[in-house]
Amino acid sequence: MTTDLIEEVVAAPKASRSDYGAENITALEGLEAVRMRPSMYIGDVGMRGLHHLIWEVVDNSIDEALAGYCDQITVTINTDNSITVQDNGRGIPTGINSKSGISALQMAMTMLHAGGKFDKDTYKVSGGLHGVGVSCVNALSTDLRVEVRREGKVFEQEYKIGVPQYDVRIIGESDDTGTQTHFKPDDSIFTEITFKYDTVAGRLRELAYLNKGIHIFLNDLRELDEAGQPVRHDDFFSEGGLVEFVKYLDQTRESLAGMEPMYMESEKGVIPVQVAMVYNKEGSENISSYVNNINTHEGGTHVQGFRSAISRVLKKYAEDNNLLGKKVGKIEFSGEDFRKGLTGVISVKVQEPQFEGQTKTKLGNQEAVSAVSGVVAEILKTWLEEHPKEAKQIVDKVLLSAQARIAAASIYEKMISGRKDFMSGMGLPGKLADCSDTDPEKCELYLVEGDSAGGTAKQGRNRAFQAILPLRGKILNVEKALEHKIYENEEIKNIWTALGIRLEKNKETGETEMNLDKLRYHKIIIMTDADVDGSHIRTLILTLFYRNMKALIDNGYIYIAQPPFYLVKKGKEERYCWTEADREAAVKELAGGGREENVHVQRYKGLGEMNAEQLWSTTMDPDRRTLKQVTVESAADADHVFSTLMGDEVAPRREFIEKNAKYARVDV
Ligand code: 0RA
Repeated sequence: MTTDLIEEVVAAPKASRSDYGAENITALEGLEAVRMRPSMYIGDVGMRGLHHLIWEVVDNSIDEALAGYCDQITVTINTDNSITVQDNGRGIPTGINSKSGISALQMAMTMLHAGGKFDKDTYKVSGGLHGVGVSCVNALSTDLRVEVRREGKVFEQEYKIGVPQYDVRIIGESDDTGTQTHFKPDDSIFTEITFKYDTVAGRLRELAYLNKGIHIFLNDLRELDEAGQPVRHDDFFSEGGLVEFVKYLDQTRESLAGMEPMYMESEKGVIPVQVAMVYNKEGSENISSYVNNINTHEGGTHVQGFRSAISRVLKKYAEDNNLLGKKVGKIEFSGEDFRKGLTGVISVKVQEPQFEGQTKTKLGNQEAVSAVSGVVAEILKTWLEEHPKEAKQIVDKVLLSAQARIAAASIYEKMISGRKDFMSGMGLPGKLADCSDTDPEKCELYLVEGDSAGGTAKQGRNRAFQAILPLRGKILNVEKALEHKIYENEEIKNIWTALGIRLEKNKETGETEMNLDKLRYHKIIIMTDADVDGSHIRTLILTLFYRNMKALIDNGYIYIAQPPFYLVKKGKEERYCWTEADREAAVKELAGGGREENVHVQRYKGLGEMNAEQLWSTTMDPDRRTLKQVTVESAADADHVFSTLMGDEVAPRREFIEKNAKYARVDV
């Protein structure tokens, strides 16, 4: 919501009719532009764009909360997949704008505003990634109704595809204040019109942590229990803000030396900064960063400032306190050594953010570097002085990480130079049953759990383009392992060599990068049993790809095979079933109105229960199988998913495939 137009609202002098007409035409043209090219305004017209509509409306309420006038926001997903967003703010002004003769409310709802304009005094900094405003939501909704409570009255206006159906009118009285927006996305624009509860909940949870003190309620009315209450609902509220966010992100990891997250904040200066961080006992770096409540997945200058402060302060502390031992003169630290096992959230507010990078989620404003590094350096220094026991453990961990990195580097060197003592002569792994075709676009590699299922897959496959690599036992958990262990692990080495991935050192940054030029397969299909072990192994393999070969996921090369859960049989008639509903239908069908007891239902738990022909026809034949493509929608989400799974609890792991991972279903 921009305030520039609101400021011009005066009591209610009627403007000339001609002005009124002119403003209306401008509004209509703007909304028409949005409907002509919706993707330009909201990103796309699929799932993301659809959910973007909610973010746009909620952001306006968040702005009102940040201004200090609102502490409750309720989002409702209605039975018809329409959305209601209600807040207890001051209510959008409804007076008549002197210039246009139109009510401020109607202007806000119908006039397109270029970019997210800014009130420089208050940090009105949300407005969504595209900052397009609620008028876009209006243009892309078949029906929208806004209800405002302020000045003792209840106002309303309705629109269809952005066009007002009547002037703002008073429909009652109320002592409350607030704004309620109800909209139904236009199904002639969006390819998807079903909102995903988990997507909405994830974003609202994040907003609650980033903006402490706001109650954000979510109700999904599409499914009710016997008492008529929503099956799915949430109440997101954080008193502790980023400190609680970091604890939430790290809930399955054990913190180092039992430390509590550090918190640093500076509301002074041009760029308000908030940072919370904690070290855990594991090996990965998990930094989430936000600019104006928007997740900057690609990082940028604020993350750069954070990292440089961490390295500088920790190194100085270690040196000043003689914690590095005698050898240390020889160890050359790398920035990443200081961030192993570090989980942190950085949130900055920038008045005119410059977004760069492939997905426009990388902050470019240079002033953010020193703003963040200044705050982090100051507080971290003090914290280390005050927590010598924890500080010692952090330094020890840094040392260990540096040593593991140096050991790993010498393994890389051998891989790159192709020395014979590494990876059985650099040939393909002995366990790989390769395909005869060599065009990577046509070739598929099945990663199969267990030697026995691997054998069945070898018999069942089409050897022209399908290769099989059986994986034995448990893959190393890369989340917990030290870096050099990853490259020494037999199963992992087999995967690397079979895929034909090479590692290269980037001359500029010194970081190790993957080269996919020699990638041998463009479909890498994980095929595991439909039981808990299978799901664990699948998760480990996915974690390996996510942490160490993310480019494969980004390129859409990773898939998950879908073996059937049941075989329903009567005499010679057979039906494979993937869901309970399928199974029930198949039993009915084969019983043919007769007794269902005569129908035999076999539950497949392991791939080994199928013979080669069955495995081919249900799971491997491109004409009949279903594959799920793995797409990591959001690195932060994915990281949380993986870390949850990598905890010691079995139950959350099992839920992984069904619930948390972001897959697009594709039939290939
Ligand atoms: C500008 C001025 C005022 C309220 C708002 C914007 C406002 C906008 C939205 C959008 C959703 N919820 C909102 N709540 C408030 C108030 C000006 C005043 O009362 O002095």
